[in-house]
Amino acid sequence: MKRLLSFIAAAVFVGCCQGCDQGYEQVGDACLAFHLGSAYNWTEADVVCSEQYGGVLAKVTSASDLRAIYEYIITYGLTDSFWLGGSDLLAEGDWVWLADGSRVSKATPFWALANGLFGYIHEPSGGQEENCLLLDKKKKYFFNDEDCGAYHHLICMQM
Ligand SMILES: [Ca+2]
Ligand SMILES: [Ca+2]
Repeated sequence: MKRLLSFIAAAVFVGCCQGCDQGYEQVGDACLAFHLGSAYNWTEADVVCSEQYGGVLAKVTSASDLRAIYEYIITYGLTDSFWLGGSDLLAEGDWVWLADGSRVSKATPFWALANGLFGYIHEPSGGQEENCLLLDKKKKYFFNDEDCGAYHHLICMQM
C-alpha cells in the first residue's frame, strides 16, 4: 500500500511539472515555444500560435517568469524581439491578455522605461498608435507597446 501511494505521488508530481506538449519547453511556470522562423505582425502571430502550436500568444504575469524568459533568451543567444499576447486594441489604455481576458499588470517590473517630455516614464507610451505587447530587445526585454503591424517573432504558450 505504501509503495502504491508513493507511485501515485510520483505520477502526480511528474504530471504536474513536466507536462509540456511536444514543441514546448518549460520556462518558469509556463510551457512556451519561441517561434524563430519568419516574423509576423501581431494578428498573424496569434494565428501562427494557434495553428502551428495549438496555443495562444504568451501571457506573463510574474516577475519570476519574466526572469526565466530573459534567462532563456540569453542562454540560447536569441537576438530578436517577441510578440506576447497582450493588447489594448479593444479599449485604449486597457491592456488585457488574449489567453483569458485578464488585465496586464502595470506594476514593476514588467514595463520598460521610455523617454518622456519631462524625463523617464514607463511604457506603454504609444497611445492609439501602439496597441500590441512586445517583449522588446531594444528595451532589455521588458514590455513595450508596439505598432501591431510591425513584424516580430513570437512566444507561444501552451493552454
Ligand atoms: Ca495603445
Ligand atoms: Ca511603446
